[in-house]
Amino acid sequence: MTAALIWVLLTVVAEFALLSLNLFGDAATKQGQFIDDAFILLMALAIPVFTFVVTMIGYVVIKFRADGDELEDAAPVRTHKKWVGSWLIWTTLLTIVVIIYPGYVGVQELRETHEEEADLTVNVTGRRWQWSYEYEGRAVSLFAKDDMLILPNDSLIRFYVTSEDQDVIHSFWIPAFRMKIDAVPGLTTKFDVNTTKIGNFNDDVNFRVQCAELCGRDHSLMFTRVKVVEPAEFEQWIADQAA
Ligand SMILES: [Cu+2]
Repeated sequence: MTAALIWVLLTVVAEFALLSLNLFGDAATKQGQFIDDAFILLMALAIPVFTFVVTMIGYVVIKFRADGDELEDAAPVRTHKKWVGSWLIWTTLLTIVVIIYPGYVGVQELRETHEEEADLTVNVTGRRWQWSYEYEGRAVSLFAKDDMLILPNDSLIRFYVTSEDQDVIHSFWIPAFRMKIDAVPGLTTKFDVNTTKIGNFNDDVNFRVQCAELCGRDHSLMFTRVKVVEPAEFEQWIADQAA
């Protein structure tokens, strides 16, 4: 009975903390919102299971601790078939549910833009230890570490990502977008995002490209500041670059 109360209490506190703390800040893309929703749901489902295990461990450690110097055998352990059976059924059902949603459904959500024409296509190349970017059809390339990757808000942006030949594997990650994909020599990977939020690195460090695959000495420095601006401002910036 005490254990059950502790379990309920821990569950309520942890669920409340999960829903009230904004752990990672708001996602800056539609796809990022899908991912955050999935993460919150999985955490919410996992919390009661986790608190149950922790409570039971704590409870039996205290309740059945060694008492004095007696060294006699403990009571025999018997299987409680109903408990074991219901635990198996509930956890199996939970697993099937999360495979379908957010698992399968979430993957479909992330793929739903793949047939659409992108508003902006950016070709990304990784090399030790720098990223370079080419805006397709816009005659703008960014290379230096001090450059900022400027992107339009309210747009479908498609990133094609690769790594230079003879280089190593990197990983192209923008935390605010919640998207990350490997940059592999000789292979082009891609992901789509619909930007939904103005922002820049100076206000929110999640607006940055960060290499997420340990690639050598300057791996940690392999990042680019990101700035998401209104589409008109973006077009103006492009025009300024060409001038
Ligand atoms: Cu790297």
